[in-house]
Amino acid sequence: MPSPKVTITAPNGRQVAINTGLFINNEWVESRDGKKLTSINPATEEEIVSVSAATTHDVDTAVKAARAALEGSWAEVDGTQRGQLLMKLADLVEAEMEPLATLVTIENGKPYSQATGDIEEMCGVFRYYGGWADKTYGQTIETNRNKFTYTLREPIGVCGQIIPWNYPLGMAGWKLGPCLACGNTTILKPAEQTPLSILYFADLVVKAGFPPGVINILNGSGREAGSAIVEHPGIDKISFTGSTATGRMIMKSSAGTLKNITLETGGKSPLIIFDDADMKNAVKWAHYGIMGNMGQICTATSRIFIHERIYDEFMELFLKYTAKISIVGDPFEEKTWHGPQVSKAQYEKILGYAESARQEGATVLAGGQPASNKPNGKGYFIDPTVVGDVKPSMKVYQEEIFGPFAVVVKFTSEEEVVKAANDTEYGLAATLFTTDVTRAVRVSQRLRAGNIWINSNNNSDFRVPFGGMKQSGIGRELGEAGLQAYSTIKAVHLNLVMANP
Ligand code: TXE
Repeated sequence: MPSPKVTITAPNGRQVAINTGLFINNEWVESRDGKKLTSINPATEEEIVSVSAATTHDVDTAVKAARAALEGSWAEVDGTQRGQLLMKLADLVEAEMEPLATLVTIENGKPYSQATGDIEEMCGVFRYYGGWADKTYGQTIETNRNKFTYTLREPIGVCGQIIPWNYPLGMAGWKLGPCLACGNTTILKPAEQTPLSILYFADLVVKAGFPPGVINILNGSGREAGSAIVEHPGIDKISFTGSTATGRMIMKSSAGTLKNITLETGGKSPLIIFDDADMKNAVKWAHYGIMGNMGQICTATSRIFIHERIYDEFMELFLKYTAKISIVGDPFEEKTWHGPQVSKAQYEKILGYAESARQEGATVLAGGQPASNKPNGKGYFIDPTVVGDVKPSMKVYQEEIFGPFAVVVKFTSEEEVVKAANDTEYGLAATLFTTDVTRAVRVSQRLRAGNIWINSNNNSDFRVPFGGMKQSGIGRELGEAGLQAYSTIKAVHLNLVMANP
């Protein structure tokens, strides 16, 4: 059954029409079981709209469409044409910046001025991988004169791509760009909290000219739609970004069909400030690394280690800077820097950590409570939080909080801080501030993390590989390395000497 279109009116008065269905085979359909999920505006706690939520039957239909495209029309589209399609899609997305950013802000709560960054990221990734689409190929390998041996780089097949809510379109871009460049087809499942902007995006897929079945977008719950994707025998690869707990589950349930997997999971990333660091620079980036996007960044630098000689000076500047920059308010207002957390569950989880810090004997130096100036007295707003007197045994030191919640720790020696920074099950990112280049290189060699920043923080770039060590993930996204996650190598041995027994 075709699904209805609805018009959403944003708090800034902007009206945006989206189709509320499942996007399968370039068409809009209702979920076969009639399931829905409701999107909530985290700034107002009000329902925005209900959209179709996929279950097993819908996943099955989408897999059939994706398989037919993979073996049919999409196989006829060569690398240059795939690149052109990605470039066209980037142009269309860029032209629709305003409605897309509006939807991201309503569903996710991030300030409108930052939501546009999400869309720029998507366009950047599409253009970057559009450029790669006709530049990924195999090798000829010399063996002996009796045979000609070469490799082909082929698509892995039908991909299941499961994304989180912190960058609804940026994450979709990270997944779709390399996947399509390499000639795969996909079923993309957005997070329950952010089902809207991606529906607007889906219409642009048709406009760009992608053949039916190449990109299928299915909203739905992790438990139903997510599991159905992970377990489906017709899906060859899973790419997931989300919590480590769900990542583990995905690894287990995709084992039954031995799927190729890429996982990007949680983090508890350290940020180290040595006593020779440029102080103002360290303050600026330390704030951005944990308060940016309301702390909902997988590489958020949530543990800040400060050398004892500069501890007092840093803390005074850091707390002042945080109070000045992190302006809490209506995400559609220009001066707002700090919006609500994405959902009630996240809001309560973060406040729970503030309570646990107090109970375990840490000192809450800022925030740790619902925002005192919530616009209209509603919404999942939390004051930027800084906690001191933290011990490694405390929950707030060990666990991913995923909110505007920094724990600060004093250190005395390089040896001690490297050990402390690595004392976590995670290994996604690590940052250090120093003006001693020898120390910068030495310490970054010893930090067990997939991404290291020196004298800046969290300014990832789609041209550079991104991913985690330890329990922060498997495989890499972005950069040239991101192509490897979406292609497989076929070795061909061509015998040149016919047997003459
Ligand atoms: O994550 P989930 P949630 C961390 C962060 C946050 C916590 C919980 O600490 O507080 O995770 O957030 C889908 N099979 N991160 O509950 O469950 C789900 O529908 C298949 C870090 O939102 O990991 C969504 O699309 N899929 C992170 C996606 O997985 C399943 C970003 C992420 O949800 C599934 C987000 C299942 N069984 C949260 N269960 C980061 N690394 O950036 C859920 N999903």
